[in-house]
Amino acid sequence: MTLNTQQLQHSNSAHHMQPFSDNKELAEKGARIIVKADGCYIWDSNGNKILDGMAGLWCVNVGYGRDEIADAAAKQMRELPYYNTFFQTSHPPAIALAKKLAEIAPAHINHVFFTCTGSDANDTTLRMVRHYWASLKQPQKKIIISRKNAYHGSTVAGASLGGMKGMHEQGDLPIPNILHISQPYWYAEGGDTDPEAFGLSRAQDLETEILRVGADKVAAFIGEPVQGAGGVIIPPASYWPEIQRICDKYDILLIADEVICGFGRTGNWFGCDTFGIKADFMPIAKGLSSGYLPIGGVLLSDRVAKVLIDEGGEFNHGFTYSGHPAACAAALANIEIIERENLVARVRDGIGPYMQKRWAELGEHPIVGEARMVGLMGALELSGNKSKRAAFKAKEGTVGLLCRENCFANNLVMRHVGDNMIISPPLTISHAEVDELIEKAKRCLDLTWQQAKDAGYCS
Ligand code: PXG
Repeated sequence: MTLNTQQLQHSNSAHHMQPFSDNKELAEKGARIIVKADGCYIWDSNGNKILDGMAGLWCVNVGYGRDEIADAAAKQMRELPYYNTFFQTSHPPAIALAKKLAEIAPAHINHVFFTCTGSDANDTTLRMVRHYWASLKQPQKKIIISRKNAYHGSTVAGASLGGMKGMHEQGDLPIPNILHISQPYWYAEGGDTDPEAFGLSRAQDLETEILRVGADKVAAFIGEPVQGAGGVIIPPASYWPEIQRICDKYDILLIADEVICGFGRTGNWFGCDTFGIKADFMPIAKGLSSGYLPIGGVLLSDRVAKVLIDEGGEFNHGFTYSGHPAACAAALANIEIIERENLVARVRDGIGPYMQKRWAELGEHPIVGEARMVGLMGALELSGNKSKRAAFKAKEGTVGLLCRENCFANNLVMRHVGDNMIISPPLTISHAEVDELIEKAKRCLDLTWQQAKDAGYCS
């Protein structure tokens, strides 16, 4: 029996607790039920065809409806649906995927530890970082420095590494020995400073913090090459080279969280390639399998791998599904598609520049204070007075939410982070679909501007 929308919504709220949701409010409103997907589109249970500007949750890099990935996973499930990679065993899909990742990762990275998600990739990284320094007889080096408004996942370590206030407030986080410095968010925090000078100064906050707590106690710095969930915050060009210089100077490991930036999103295989970062650890997930099956991992530099392998002894860590055979087979098929269709180069040289040009047009809209994009991830800062980069005369997020609702009503998925609208479409998006996305976004910005003016939110 097929349930109708109302029945599905009712059953959903009766039994299903959803992530990052006010489940009481959601029950009253009824969840939107997504029933199928193809290419860059999703369909809801009322038959609406919606352009998915977020590639799911920043993950469906090759687009929906790829039989090749489904077939690879199904074939693997028939042959060997599960076996673990503990206790001195391994299997062909994990071996092949590890080799492939070493091939596409930067030259100094040749090892991977498999996980199930991006959050547990960051938990794994935290444990490895501390184990690395303990193996080198420096166990006091345990502090990890992160940034405010960073997102590194939802597990205890992931949320602690992240800098989301709302997450720290629930569950007594962060755990000890994780510190947060300010972010390189020029639009919101740069004031009248020149962006490059601002980027440099925010990077130098790392040095100040290291000197404050003592370099002998600092194990690592963690950052997303481009902050995703925080609002597609693209750091000024001065930022990452200075972070790198400081990490090198004080012998601090550099963790580049590639969960969103990896697998072509920024126009190179990894965000580290785009920003010239030489990382010791790269947590990955999402685009690794384009979300077709859950899989994550931690890519390790040769320097780190050598110590962990030669000096670390047994590492008491791992997941039942580390290197799950079907998930590895799906990830391999996904990477094959990215390679065969040249999706990385397409983002760098083709569709990326086209979408960036069209996105910049939205920056001309009276409600948009800034339009920015790198590769195929972008943001629109909505503003109550664009010449002043001013906020609205309303609680932060009020206008962003209005805009998101307008988008949904116009069959476009564009997310909001406060009053900042963000986008991250599949890397396969066509020129015509980019045009459609821009036209829909324009219409929704018009509607939102009118509503904001009528409500007296603009100045
Ligand atoms: N690191 C980064 C940089 C992420 O963006 C994670 C780690 C955690 O991955 P998992 O697979 O455990 O979710 C993420 C996830 C949002 C949103 O609202 C973003 C993420 C997850 C959920 C919501 O933008 N990113």
